[in-house]
Amino acid sequence: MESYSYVQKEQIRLRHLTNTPHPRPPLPEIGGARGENIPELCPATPAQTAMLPVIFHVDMDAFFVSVEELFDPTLKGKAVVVGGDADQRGVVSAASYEARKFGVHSAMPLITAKRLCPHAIFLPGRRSEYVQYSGQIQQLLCDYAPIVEMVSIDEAYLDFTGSERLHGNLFQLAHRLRAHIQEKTGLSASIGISKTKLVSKVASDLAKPRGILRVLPGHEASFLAPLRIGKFSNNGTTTERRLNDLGIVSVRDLVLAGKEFLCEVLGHWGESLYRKSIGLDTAHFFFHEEPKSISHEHTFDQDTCDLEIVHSTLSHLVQKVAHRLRDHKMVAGRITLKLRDFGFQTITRTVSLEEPTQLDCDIQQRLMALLKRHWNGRRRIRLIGVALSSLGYGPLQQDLFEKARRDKMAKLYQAADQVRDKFGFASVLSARTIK
Ligand code: TTP
Ligand code: MG
Ligand code: MG
Repeated sequence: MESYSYVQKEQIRLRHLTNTPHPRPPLPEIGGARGENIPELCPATPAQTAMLPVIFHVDMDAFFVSVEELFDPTLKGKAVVVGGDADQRGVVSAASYEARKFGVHSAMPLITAKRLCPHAIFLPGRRSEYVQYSGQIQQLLCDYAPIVEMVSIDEAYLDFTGSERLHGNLFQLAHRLRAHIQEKTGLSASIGISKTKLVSKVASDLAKPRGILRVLPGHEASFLAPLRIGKFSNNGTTTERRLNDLGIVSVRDLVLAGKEFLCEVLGHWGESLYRKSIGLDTAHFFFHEEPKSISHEHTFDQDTCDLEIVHSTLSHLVQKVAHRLRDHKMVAGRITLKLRDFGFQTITRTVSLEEPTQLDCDIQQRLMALLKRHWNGRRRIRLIGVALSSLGYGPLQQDLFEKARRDKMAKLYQAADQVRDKFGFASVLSARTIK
C-alpha cells in the first residue's frame, strides 16, 4: 500500500482501537478550484452499529512463500521467489516480503526478478500443497462465519452481520480466528473488518503482515481518501492513466472531482467509482454454493461401440465439466469415468491427480486412459459420464507452475469459456467433438 507510511498505519490502528475519528489531512486543489470536504458519513451510534453489516476480509500473508517455509524453515526471512528458475521464461507467482523490498512482485518476469534481486532463492512451487492448505483454511473459516465467500486461493470474505452477540468483540473474534488459522496450518493471515467488502479488503492489505485492522462504520471515506486510485481501477490501467492525466491521483481527488465530472469522463463506470470512493461499495455476497463435485453424462440414442462417437462424446462432456469448473475458479483433484452398457451394468472408475487441474487437456487425457483400461471397445455403451471431485481453489492464472504451453492452453480455454458465456455452449467445440 503505497500511500501510507508506517507511522500513519500505526496511527490508524490506534485511532480505530480508541474509536477516535480520522483527522482530515489538508485538501489539495483540483483544477484550480478549492476542494470541498470529503463527504464523511456520520459515524454510527452503538445501537446503529449493531444493525450494520460486519464483513471480514481474510488474506494469507505471502501465501505460497509461507507454505514453502513450512517445508523448509531455513527460507524464513530470506528473499524467496516462487514461480520457476530465474533463467526460465515466465513470471513470478509469489515473492517473500524480503524479496518485495527489492521491487519483486507477482506477475513480474522471472528474469526481471533475478535482475532486481540476484540473491533471491527461486523455487518452482508445489501446486497441490497450496490447494490443500487453501482447502483447510476454507474449512476452518466455515466453522466461524455463517457466510464465507472464497475469492481466491488465499482469501475470503466472511459475513458476521448480526452475529456480534454470539462472537463478542470483533477484534477479539479476529484475533481468535487468526490464531486458529496459525495453530492449524502454521500460516499467518491478515484481517480487515468494516461494513463493506471493498473497505475490508483494503484494510487487510494495509494491515499486512500479521495485522488486523478495523474501519469503524462512518469512517470509510476518510480511510480510503489517501489511497491511490489504482486500488479501485487496478494499477496501470487506461482508466488510471486517464484520471492521472486529469490530476486525479488519490481517492480523495476522485471524491473532490465529483460524480458528474467522473460520469462525463468515464461514463457509467464514473458513478460506481464515485460510490466506491466514498465508501459506498455495494458489492454483495455471492450466495453460490461451492460445488463438491461437477458432473455431466450422456445417454446415447442407440447403444454404441463406435470409437469415434464414444470419443467425441467424452470430449464434449470434458469441455462441459471443465467450463463449469473454471466458472467456479476451482481445480479438481479427482476425475471419474462412468460407463453403463447395453445390459444396464454400470461401472465408475476414478483417478486421483498428483496436481489438481482445471484444463480440458489434462482431464481428457486421464479419461481416455480410464476408458482404454476399462472398456474393451466391443461392449455396446448406453451411457457415458464424467465427474470431477476433490474440488479446491487453484492458484491464479498468472502463476508459473503451468509451463508456457499450459499457459497458452489455459488462455485458450478461458477465451472459449467467454465466447460460450455469450453465445451458448455449442458456439465453441473442440475439433474432436465436431463430427
Ligand atoms: P496474494 O494474496 O495476492 O499474495 P500473497 O499471499 O503472496 O502476499 P500478500 O501477503 O500480499 O497477500 O496471492 C496469493 C497467492 O496467489 C500468492 O502467494 C501466489 C498466487 N498468485 C499467483 O500465482 N499469481 C499472481 O499474479 C498473484 C497476485 C498471486
Ligand atoms: Mg495473500
Ligand atoms: Mg490474496
